[in-house]
Parts: sequence; structure tokens; C-alpha cells
Amino acid sequence: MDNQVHLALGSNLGDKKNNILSTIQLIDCVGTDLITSKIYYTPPDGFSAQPDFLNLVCKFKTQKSVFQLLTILKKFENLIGRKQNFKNGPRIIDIDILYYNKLHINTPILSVPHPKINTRDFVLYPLCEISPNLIDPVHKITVNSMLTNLQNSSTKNIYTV
Ligand code: PH2
Ligand code: MG
Ligand code: MG
Repeated sequence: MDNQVHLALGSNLGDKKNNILSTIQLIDCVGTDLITSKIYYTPPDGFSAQPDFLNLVCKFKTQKSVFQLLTILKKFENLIGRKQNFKNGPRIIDIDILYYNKLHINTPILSVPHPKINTRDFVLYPLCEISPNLIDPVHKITVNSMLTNLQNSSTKNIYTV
């Protein structure tokens, strides 16, 4: 069975655009019907003393289980050159699973949906570009509504590259 996956990609070290595009090429081999958002230029959220990010969201269909997918995506991060760093610190590439069908799981190695989606404009802007009407299985509202709620509480400088 085909599973619908949404991923968030972020890079704020090295050739950021090339890191994102090379990762997309790898991801294209894991499934079918790949669709990507534009690339967004975003200020760092959380730990702020680090370079600005490029962010993108993509979706595709895959036969892989969610844990198979996690293993594959970790390999891709290593292939592109990610090194261990402190939590939320700068990175060559970060690949996060946002959604896997309507799955809701919390385990020590993986939580889906990504627990911070509703607070992260650098995820919600590109996500709304490609799947505005997707209903979040936890919050039970569309991702478009989550972005509107977030915009009412905070605004930041996010624009497409
Ligand atoms: N990722 C983080 C923490 N902060 N900020 C932006 N703008 N983009 C990110 O991808 C990002 C972040 C942890 O994964
Ligand atoms: Mg992340
Ligand atoms: Mg990550």
C-alpha cells in the first residue's frame, strides 16, 4: 500500500541550497509522486545565534514503513554530510518526518506528527503551499488554520528564495 508522507528539510551550513536539492534527489528514489514547495529563507527559530536557514517541505508516496523511512532519512543526512551537534544547533541538513498518513505515534526515537509543527512558521509556510487542506491528526484542523493561528500570535520574516 502507498503511504502519504510529508517531510520538512532545513539547512543552515555550507552550500545550503545545494544541500537541500541534493537531499531531494535522494528522497525522489524512496517513493513516487514527489512534490516540493519552493525554498524558503527563514531566520533561526529557538537557538538564535546561528546562520539563517533555507527550508522546504515535500510530499510523496512510499511503500516503506515509517521506521524504515526514518532509517533511510538518517542515512541521507549522513550522506549529505551531517555531523553530530548540540540540539537545535546548526546543521548541513535536517530531515524531519512531519506526517505519515494519519499516523499518531510517540516513541523515544520518533514522534509523528512532528510535535512542534503548530509553532514553526518555517514548516507551516512551505507546508501550506503544497497541502493547505491537510488535516492535522492531533490538532484536528487544517494546516492552513494552524498557520493562521500562528500568524495571529507571532510574525517573522519568511520569504521564498
Ligand atoms: N530547525 C530547528 C530549530 N530552528 N529554525 C529555522 N528557521 N529552520 C529550521 O529548520 C530550524 C530552526 C531544529 O530542527
Ligand atoms: Mg528538525
Ligand atoms: Mg531532525
